[in-house]
Amino acid sequence: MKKIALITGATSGLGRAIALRLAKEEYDVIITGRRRDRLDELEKEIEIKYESKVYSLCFDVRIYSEVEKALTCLPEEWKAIDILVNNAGLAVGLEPVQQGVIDDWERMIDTNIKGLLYVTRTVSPGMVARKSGHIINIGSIAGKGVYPNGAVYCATKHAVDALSRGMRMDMLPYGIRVTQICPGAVNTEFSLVRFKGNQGRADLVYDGYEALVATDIANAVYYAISQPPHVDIQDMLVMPTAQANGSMFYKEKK
Ligand code: NDP
Ligand code: 8X3
Repeated sequence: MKKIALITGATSGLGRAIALRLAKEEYDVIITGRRRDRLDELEKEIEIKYESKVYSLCFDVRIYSEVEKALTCLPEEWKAIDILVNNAGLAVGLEPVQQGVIDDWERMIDTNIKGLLYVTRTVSPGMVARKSGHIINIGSIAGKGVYPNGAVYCATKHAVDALSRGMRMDMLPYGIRVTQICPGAVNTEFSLVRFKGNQGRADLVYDGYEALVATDIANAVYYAISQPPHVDIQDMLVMPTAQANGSMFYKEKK
């Protein structure tokens, strides 16, 4: 029987690339997100390209009742999740705290911290009962340092860092691996979401240097899960060569 991987936020960017990579590596995949059309499209793509099975779930990770309903009502053959990739997340806005938009803060905190917790709370008891599993949390360079105007997003990713370390301790007696993968800038829809659909502003984030692409992070995820069982890649920081920290880039002058 194939192993099962659940990837949150598979409708775009990192999550989509991770789902495709794991399907290619013969995992059956549960893909989740809020955009049903994109889930359907990805499901078709995986079914055409790979032998793996796909099950898609449309829910908002911020709403505990939706998370619980979707994940506790899985068909029997999909219940034993081996790999959980907590990827769904976002940044909204880039302002100093004194000008911050409360709704932007709520969206980031509710998605990046509470959503990750809700999904983990629902999936991890099965792993504990089976004494096996691997939880991958997508953190960020923003969880390792702070940059101006990004305090709240950075705080949510610092929370992911702390939660990953705490989960590692909690899961230790059960042989469940916990990995945090922290990317620097990856060219996805991340900045388009952060700048609320302003494509010109989003493009500038990736201008003048070579950002990571989503498959770079899918490779990192696969590296972590393909290690022998006694090896836990606990924390991985993956940066573009042209980026040294959250705010320092080397950009070619035009
Ligand atoms: P994208 O915007 O391309 O993808 C984000 C994904 O998260 C989408 O599939 C979206 O699905 C999902 N998502 C967002 N909010 C919710 C929600 N409330 N409920 C369910 N799903 C949700 O961005 P990335 O792929 O770049 O981001 C993925 C992760 O990587 C995030 O955690 C981000 O913080 C992190 N990251 C990104 C970096 C980058 O530079 N791109 C760098 C470091 C970390 P839908 O809208 O369909 O619900
Ligand atoms: C996304 C990376 O540096 O834009 O987590 O915050 S950054």
